Amino acid sequence: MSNVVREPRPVVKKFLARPQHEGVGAVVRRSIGRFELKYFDPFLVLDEFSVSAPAGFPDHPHRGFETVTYMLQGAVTHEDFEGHKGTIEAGDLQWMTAGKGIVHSEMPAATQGTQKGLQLWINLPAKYKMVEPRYQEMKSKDIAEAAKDGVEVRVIAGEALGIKSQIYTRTPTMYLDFTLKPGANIRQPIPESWNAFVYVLEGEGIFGNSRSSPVSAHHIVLLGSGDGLEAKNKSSKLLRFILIGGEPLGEPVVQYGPFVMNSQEEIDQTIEDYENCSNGFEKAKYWKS
Ligand code: FJE
Ligand code: FE
Repeated sequence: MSNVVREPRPVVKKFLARPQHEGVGAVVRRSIGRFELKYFDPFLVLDEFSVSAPAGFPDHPHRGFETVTYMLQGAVTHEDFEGHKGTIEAGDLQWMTAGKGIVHSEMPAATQGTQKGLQLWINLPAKYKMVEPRYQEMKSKDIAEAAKDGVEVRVIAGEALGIKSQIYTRTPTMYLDFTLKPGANIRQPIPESWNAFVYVLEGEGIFGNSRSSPVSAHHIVLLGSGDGLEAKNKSSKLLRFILIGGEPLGEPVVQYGPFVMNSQEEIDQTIEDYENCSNGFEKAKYWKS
């Protein structure tokens, strides 16, 4: 990938992710996956979640995609039907390929305080929807970071400022966490054929050309065609945002809640598999978190 951006991508759509209820007593700001933006190929859902015990996301299944959980504050404990268990703390990453089937719970690790993070659902291409489930987990200290000219980046997936992530993405994806000091700016290359967006976590940023209006926290910005992102912090406070891009699959999507397949027949089959505890859901039979 070339290191220069010749044609910055413009902002083609921008909106605020308002809070809504999900799971059991949890609140999410959903930007992708809401009715204004059902699917941004290959991305199915982006939730900025906020949970306090006893709220959470108790036992539920997934099939046909990946969930990427990146904690911002506090911690979440996950546990699945194979006995895989762990705690995702602030700055940690869990990249879960649900593939043919996972049943798990995602609950606050602490009895007090608010746990916050981002959860992204990435669709899998038809040929990988039924792969064996897999986890890639990274503690905060192991996430590659780079800093230059008032810009800090944590490389969750892909490459930035010459630093590469070790995360394997079945659907080619980049996931970068940028913090820009006042006055700082960046140009980040993005493959031309990919869909890409920015989600602002903190502060105010200018994206696309410099005449664009500032974008504040909890807004998603969809980027149009071009070879990269241009971002500036013209404010007096820190700007923190996530840049996510991925290669579109261009395949039919049929979704039924936590099951994402290519046809209605495959969804019907999935519901049957889940009800019968078969074809990837065998261990759901006697399991409870
Ligand atoms: C789910 C409703 C849900 N966003 N962000 C329906 F809430 C969920 C679900 C989550 C979720 C979990 C975490 Cl830790 C963070 C989330 C939705 O678990 F899977 C379905 N089907
Ligand atoms: Fe889940």
